[in-house]
Amino acid sequence: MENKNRPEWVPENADKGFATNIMRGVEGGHDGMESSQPITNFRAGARKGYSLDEIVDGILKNDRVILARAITLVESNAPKHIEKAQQILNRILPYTGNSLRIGITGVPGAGKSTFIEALGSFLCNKGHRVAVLAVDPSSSITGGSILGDKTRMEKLSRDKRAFIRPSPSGGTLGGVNRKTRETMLLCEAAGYDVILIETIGVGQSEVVVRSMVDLFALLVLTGAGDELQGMKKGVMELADLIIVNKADGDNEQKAMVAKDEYNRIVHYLRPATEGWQTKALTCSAYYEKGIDRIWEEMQNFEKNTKASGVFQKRRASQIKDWIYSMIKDELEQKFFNHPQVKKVLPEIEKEVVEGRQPVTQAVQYLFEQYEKRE
Ligand SMILES: Nc1nc2c(ncn2[C@@H]2O[C@H](COP(=O)(O)OP(=O)(O)O)[C@@H](O)[C@H]2O)c(=O)[nH]1
Ligand SMILES: [Mg+2]
Repeated sequence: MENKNRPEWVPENADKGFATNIMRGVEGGHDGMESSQPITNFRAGARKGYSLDEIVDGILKNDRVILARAITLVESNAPKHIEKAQQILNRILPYTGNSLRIGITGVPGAGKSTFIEALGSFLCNKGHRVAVLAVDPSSSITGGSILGDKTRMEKLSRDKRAFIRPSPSGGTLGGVNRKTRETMLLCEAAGYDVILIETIGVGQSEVVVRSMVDLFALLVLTGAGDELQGMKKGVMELADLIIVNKADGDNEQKAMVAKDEYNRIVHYLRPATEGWQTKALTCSAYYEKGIDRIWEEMQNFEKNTKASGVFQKRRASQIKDWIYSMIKDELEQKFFNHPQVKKVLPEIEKEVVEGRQPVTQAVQYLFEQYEKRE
């Protein structure tokens, strides 16, 4: 049943062929969403169909039900929904971009969800509107998100000024990437001015999140002595802020020491953002201590990078990179889903592995198959 030659991370039903269905433009005012085709991601129960205008207006008025529904369309892999979602995005694009996009990473248990709850509530109380999203590539395996869990964000999830969306499940990292970025745009159009994106600091997900946010924060813990060396230098080089969490009780002193140590070593690392010296701070997400200081630093970051133009430059290059990474993802999907490629790949692989054919020749042959008409 499985095609063994497909890389592990490309699921069989991965986002297929959406490019053929997008960008046909907005066709009139009515979108026919009430058609008989079921919208698979929706929970059971009767659903009213909304016109494109109603959805766009609803988003701009921050109607949370409509916003959630638009996100569901964005998260769907069905070509029909993708087309619909693109029509919505097309219309709301002028209202996007006006937020501070913040990524938060760290090992499981570091306190990311608790921190987001604390920072999110703090910001809501200051009059901000906060959207919380999650990137969790493992959710395609577990079938559900382990991030952005509302149980850790009980207070925030009850706050009308906050909007929490667990990570989309299923699909490739490329698919999750698209869905999260597009969800972020919808939230911005709905008036959320701070976007918090939680992700686990393993694998590639933190690189993906770094590529879609303005500011990237790494949550760490004290304790393990080898943490500093063992700490993937790569992740630290993505971070604009390093937050030593759980600085409370017996741990407070150790957290201060760790913070100083981090502040010492960040000088030896490549800075994540041009013109910004990565800083380490402590906090207790649980007891909501140090959150104000962290927000102050986040605002400093925004001010500095906007003044220097680095902020705008990064946004521009991020969106450009998005185009190319999407093209690559799409080509890859198309290649591995091509019937002729699928047919010959197992044999070709075998020949190469057994030394009966050189790699370059084999790949050239596969591309000849791919370029044949389906
Ligand atoms: N003492 C203390 N515990 C915390 C703090 N932040 C989080 N925790 C606890 O650490 C555990 C993991 O937190 P969680 O937010 O789910 O971590 P995540 O996996 O990084 O999202 C939970 O039991 C939290 O209550 C903190 O600042 N101090
Ligand atoms: Mg969490």
